[in-house]
Amino acid sequence: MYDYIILGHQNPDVDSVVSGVLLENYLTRQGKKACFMIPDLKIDEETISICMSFGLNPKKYQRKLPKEKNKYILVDHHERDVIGEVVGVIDHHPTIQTYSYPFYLNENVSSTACLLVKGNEDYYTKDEIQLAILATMVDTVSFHSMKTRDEDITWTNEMCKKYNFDFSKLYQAGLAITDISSPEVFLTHGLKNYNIGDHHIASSYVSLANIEEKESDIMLASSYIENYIKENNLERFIMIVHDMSKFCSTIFTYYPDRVSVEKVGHIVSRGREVIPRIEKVLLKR
Ligand SMILES: [Mn+2]
Repeated sequence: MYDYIILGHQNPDVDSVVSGVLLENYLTRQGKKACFMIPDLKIDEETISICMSFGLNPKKYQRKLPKEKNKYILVDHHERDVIGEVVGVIDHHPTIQTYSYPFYLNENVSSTACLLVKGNEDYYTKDEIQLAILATMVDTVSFHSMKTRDEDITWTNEMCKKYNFDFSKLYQAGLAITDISSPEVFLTHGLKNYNIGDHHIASSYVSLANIEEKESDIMLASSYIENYIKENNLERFIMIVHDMSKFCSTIFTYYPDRVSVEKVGHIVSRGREVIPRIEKVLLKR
């Protein structure tokens, strides 16, 4: 029925949604039957509102995955159990693990959407290029994350100039402060599960202003995370708090029996710094 089904990662963020939509549009224009699907029952409210404010409705893509075998392309992640075959990966979370997918592109780029569009602008519409810049802003916390590549900043500036995009609107969208009115958000925001060898870990992150005043909120979150560790039999859970007032981060690592806290003087990148460091330790390479 489809040539390709495209998937972003579980609990998709703006980059996953935008990359999926853009790849669907691109492949459709190439004459392929491609369909981006979001199988998650719930999409993060913040992701929805950021996308909606740039004319993209992620809910349009929510649906159950077909039960028949299909060919899948993963964007913004590179591991997934599917009914059928993963035939392609386009990602920006380089790893020391190796894969044998027919097509595998995983590079140190600021966002997957940027990896798709940069240098291929002729294949995309103006609105799609703007969405790719939005995804880049959100994924790099408006260029404050360590994963930001200088050349992607240059590209963003060039595109904003060429197409007259509202740079400050895009920049503000990238700085989005997480709504923590429900303490569960510390567990669910940006929640990702990782299988590193035989090790099962998970992580989430939130972006807050004036983090000194949020200590009691973070304490409240602990019980949600401790339960999640038990229910999913995890070795550890990493909760990253970005301080958007000082542009630094705190990494809380929850183990079944203790918590460790590490302060970092910049906005850390989960995919580029935190997870690769754990990979190295767990795989002892
Ligand atoms: Mn991404």
